[in-house]
Amino acid sequence: MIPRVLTVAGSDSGGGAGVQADLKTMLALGVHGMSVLTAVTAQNSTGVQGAWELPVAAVRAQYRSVVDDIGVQAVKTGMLASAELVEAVAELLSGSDAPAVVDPVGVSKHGDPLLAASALDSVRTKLLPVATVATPNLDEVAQLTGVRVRSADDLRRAAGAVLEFGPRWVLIKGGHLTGDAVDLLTDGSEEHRLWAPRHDNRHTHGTGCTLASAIACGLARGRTVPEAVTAAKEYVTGAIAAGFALGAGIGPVDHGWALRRDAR
Ligand code: PXL
Repeated sequence: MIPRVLTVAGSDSGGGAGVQADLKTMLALGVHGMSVLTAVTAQNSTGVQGAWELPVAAVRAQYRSVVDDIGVQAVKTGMLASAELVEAVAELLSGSDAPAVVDPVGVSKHGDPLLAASALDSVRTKLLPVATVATPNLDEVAQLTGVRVRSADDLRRAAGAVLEFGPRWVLIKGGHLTGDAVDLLTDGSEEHRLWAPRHDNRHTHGTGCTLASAIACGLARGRTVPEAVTAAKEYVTGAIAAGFALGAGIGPVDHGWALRRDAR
């Protein structure tokens, strides 16, 4: 049976990030994608023009509908907006055996807030403990732990600080450092450094959502965390290389790049 993967995240009306990025990634990677919408954003290549979160009851109901009938082999979480939603989602995940990839989304590419400051503590104490893999970028690491990463040498300290909140693995995304894109994946005993060349392309909207979803796709297929993360990094690097201009601002990564490669 086809692996089934669920995203619990916000809608990006521009189609580059959020639930739209997640579902496109899942299609490209050959799994059945499903969604629990947590919030709706009015958004385009220039920024976020508005955001509205859904009631907790609507999030719970979507999750139960999907999980109790169709079943899931992996879950990815993205924008959760508020402390109430973070706590409700953490509780739902704690009742499931499916691996969970938690992308602790704080702000959009343009710096617009996607998580209330009052929700940070719920992310630390409720959501991270139920994560199989957490995938913070450097701004999210600083927000959650206070550790400021200035060079690749600081990644290990950042990872240790996130692991203290209880995820099984953490992937610290060093993409915002200068030079090549180096990430650190660790569970506190094994350490993997993932390297990719930096592509000279400003059209990177949706990178984080796409990576986290691709990891969930690998886990749903029964891959180990290091295998799933390595394959996901390769997919997102190709998507960044093929990112394209849309609108007046930052365009999306190209979720379909691997489909076209495979169709040749
Ligand atoms: O990449 C973080 C993110 C998550 N979820 C939604 C977003 C964004 C970034 O723009 O719009 C809905």
